[in-house]
Amino acid sequence: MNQESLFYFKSIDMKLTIAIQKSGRLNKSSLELMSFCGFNLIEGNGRLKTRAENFPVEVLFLRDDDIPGYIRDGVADCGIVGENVLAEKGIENLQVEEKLGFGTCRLSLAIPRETNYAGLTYFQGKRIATSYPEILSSFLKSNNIKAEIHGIGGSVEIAPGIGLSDAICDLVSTGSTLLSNGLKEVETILKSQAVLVANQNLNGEKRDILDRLIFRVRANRQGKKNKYILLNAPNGKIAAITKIIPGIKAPTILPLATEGWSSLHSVVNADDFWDITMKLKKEGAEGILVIPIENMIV
Ligand code: PRT
Ligand code: ZN
Repeated sequence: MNQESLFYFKSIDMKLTIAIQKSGRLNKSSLELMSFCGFNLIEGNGRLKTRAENFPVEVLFLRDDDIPGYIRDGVADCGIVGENVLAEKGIENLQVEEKLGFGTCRLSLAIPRETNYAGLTYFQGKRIATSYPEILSSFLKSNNIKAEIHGIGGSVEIAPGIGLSDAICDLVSTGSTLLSNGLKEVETILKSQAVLVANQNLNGEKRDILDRLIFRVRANRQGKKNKYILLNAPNGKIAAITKIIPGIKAPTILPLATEGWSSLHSVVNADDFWDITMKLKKEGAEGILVIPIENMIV
């Protein structure tokens, strides 16, 4: 077998193993990301493991807490997990490759709603229930607070109500769990979102596959942050409208069949497009269309 065909056979066997949450809050968004990256995942029985039929990736479905350990041990090459889990488990040998913008939450300290709170010294000598003992203990240490940490696996929010603790340290997103358990958030320890994390010591071929995956993830995230905008405007307004929608380099300007009018195409920030659309209307733009962008490579 010559070198070229040897390389071909090695390459078709080589796969990047990516670990995602089996079920829970990050599962759906992680699968959506795979789909946006263009991977056709084969439906498997029991769904412990699957692969893409059109890209060299294998997907492992795991509990989120186990993902950093599996990557560190080389069972998976990379994975999608919350920064909160990484901070709790430690990220020795792991590298955060990309923030993914979903699974956003914060790890906060909360106390009974009716309690007065004058600052961190409140926690001196108190009992705090949490599923994040490592993060909490280093936070307390760095603030010179001595408190009793009760590590519990779940339903942390009920701990003060049943007399197990005076306070809790737990993840918060909307705050409704705290509210319905008579608690109030008083300190934020960590802000978190899902990240793509990888083993630092991947071989060249796996690193190459990971870079191709990251390229797709970035193009997709970039696309989501922007919108494509099309409009018609009188030629006399082109200069003013170009200032409002400068786009990546400059807007595309095409003549319309109607004399004295042009069509302008550009890209705008997804967060700003309502304000931009109002400004465009004031400048005389008509027939404004705003279209989502699937992928964007700048
Ligand atoms: O079974 P497995 O171990 O895989 O899942 P899990 O039960 O440990 O985790 P899961 O699915 O609940 O969460 C997975 C990840 O989602 C977390 O590690 C975070 O990175 C992220 N995330 C984002 C959250 C939340 N938001 C969140 N609100 N994880 C948990 N919560 C919980 C929180 O613990 C509390 O019970 O939701 C409740 C608070 O929510 P709000 O909206 O009432 O404030
Ligand atoms: Zn978990």
